[in-house]
Amino acid sequence: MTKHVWFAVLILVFAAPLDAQSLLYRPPNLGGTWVPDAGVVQFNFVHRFHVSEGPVNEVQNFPTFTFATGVGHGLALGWRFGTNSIIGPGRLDNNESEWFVRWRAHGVEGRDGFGVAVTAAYNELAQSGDGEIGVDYTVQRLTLSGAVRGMSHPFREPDAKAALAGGAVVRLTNYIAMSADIGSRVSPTTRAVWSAAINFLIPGSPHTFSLQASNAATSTIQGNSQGLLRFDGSSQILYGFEFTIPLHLKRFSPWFHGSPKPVALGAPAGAAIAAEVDMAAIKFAVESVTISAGQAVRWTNRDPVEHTVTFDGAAEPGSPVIPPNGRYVHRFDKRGTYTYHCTPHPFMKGVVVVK
Ligand SMILES: [Cu+2]
Repeated sequence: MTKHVWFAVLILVFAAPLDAQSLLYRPPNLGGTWVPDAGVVQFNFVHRFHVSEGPVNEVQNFPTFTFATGVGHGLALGWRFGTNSIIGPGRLDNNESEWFVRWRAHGVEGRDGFGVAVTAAYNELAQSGDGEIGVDYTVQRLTLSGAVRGMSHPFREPDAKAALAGGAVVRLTNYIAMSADIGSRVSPTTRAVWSAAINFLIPGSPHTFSLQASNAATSTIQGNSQGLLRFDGSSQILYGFEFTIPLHLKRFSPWFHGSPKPVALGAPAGAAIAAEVDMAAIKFAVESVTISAGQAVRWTNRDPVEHTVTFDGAAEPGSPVIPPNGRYVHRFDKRGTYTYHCTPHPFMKGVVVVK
């Protein structure tokens, strides 16, 4: 459960518009052609599960985490980690780890036209050098995707083999899409792997969320190339979700560089500053200040989060977003009582009385 708690924290902390890999442009079992921009870490979390039939309704979990970071020049470095892999001797009892380098050779995922990406990977569990050429074609609300894969030791077998996969995404609106894909190893073919999903862009955020059915256990090149079988040889369907979280590394710079640089906002120099108000611990440290007409108040943000000074009823123009270590100066020319608040934190309230 702790996993879900910190996951929820991540969602709250990073819910801001960022460029991101989108599940509205990629079917679940295809890697897609997307490469993060330099300085962006993409975190995808696939969680599929199977509930065994009674009398014991045991839940078996099939999570795959993906971390990928852009390094510029259309290159990404990534790592996937899945449990309950179908690779290896103790089937469904192995952790699978795949390292990969992806190069976006052409196009941009999510834009009309062709996108092509080449991925080279090493699957530690299979001890296999794997590769994929991914292609997608987007025209308005439709994206078609395909992949050709090669594996030097597929599922620990001695001989190299290939796999093919294809899929499609249809965007019903800007926020909702349906997707499906199918894939298989070739010569000889093995149990086909498939998925079907409904995908959502969470409004006002860079996050996409997908509800999926699939018979793929892990989201690696190998895991996406062969379907899961029950021990009696019948197909086993997993249900679950995928969630995408892009993280801009520059957001973390205060961890490494101490306080951010001071930023001065508001009235030009010259206004006599008659009162100072700190914004600290998500509060205006002084709730009420009194000044004379023609004088100014200076607010200083001492919190690690952004605040605003926003006047109720728009009695005065108010501040832009004040970043951490930012200062905002506003001069009051007319007498009156000016109540204000912070837009991101409406419970932060203060008053300026101008006599
Ligand atoms: Cu605030």
